[in-house]
Amino acid sequence: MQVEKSIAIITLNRPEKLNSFVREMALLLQQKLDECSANDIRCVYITGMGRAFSAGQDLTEVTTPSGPGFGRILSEHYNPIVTKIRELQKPVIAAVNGVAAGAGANIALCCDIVIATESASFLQAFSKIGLIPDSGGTHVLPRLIGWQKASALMMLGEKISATDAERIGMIYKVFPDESFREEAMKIAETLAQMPTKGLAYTKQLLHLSQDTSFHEQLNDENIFQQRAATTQDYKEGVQAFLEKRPGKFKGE
Ligand code: LHQ
Repeated sequence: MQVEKSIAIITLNRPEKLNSFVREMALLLQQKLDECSANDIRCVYITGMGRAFSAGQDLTEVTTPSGPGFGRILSEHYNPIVTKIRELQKPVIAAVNGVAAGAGANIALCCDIVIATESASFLQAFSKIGLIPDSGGTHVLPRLIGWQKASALMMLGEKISATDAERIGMIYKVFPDESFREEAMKIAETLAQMPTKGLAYTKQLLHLSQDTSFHEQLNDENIFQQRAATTQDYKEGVQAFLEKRPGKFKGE
């Protein structure tokens, strides 16, 4: 993990196996996500080394008798990873630099902002090998693109291009391969200079909204808005507006 301009850059790094997950990589990612709760980190950027984002579970690990086994793979690898991403009190960007398959796709999709290169693709690979989509995919994907498209993509296991993924609302934006890193880092830099607590409350409210009624959500917005109003960044934001200058936010 590198930290640059308050951005923690996490690179999944097993390029020869398309950054597929073995236990060691899954535990290391969790450790790095834990380190991202430090106050000096204000945005997290997850990407892959080489030509893939991640091909999901390394299928040689599940076929090894001494491997961790299915139950532990979910409860000790993927479930904690996606939970940590959702619970981090700062924006997490998935910068999808190539194919994202299986758990690799669903880890990307649970991030707050998902961007991808034009040549990237997404693949709910599970059905092809007789498994069910995990890592939160059955919760997140239908909410992103609707029940029907999620159901078809998950059952057919068809690869979808990043451009199509953007068109149907699965991801935020696609950038040309050549300028991807630059464009992606611009987004990360913008987020890392914004009022971090306000963004964290926004993230929490969006997640809460998945399970609450409109009236409960209005109540939650009231609570979180009052919290946001106690931050230094709110005071700075209003002051900067009144003084007609850009705000200088510290994430406090
Ligand atoms: C791989 C993998 C891989 C090992 C490429 N494993 N080597 C949860 C609970 C418990 C158990 C199971 O899993 C899960 C969650 C899951 O994620 S299940 C879904 C697992 N992932 C997949 O089924 C995807 C498998 N991979 C693919 O379909 C293709 O590799 C994709 C479409 C990702 C990329 O295709 P290509 O661009 O044609 O690359 P490739 O297939 O030639 O792969 C390059 C190398 O990477 C190759 O190794 P080699 O030594 O022959 O060069 C592959 O064997 C290896 N690799 N994915 N998941």
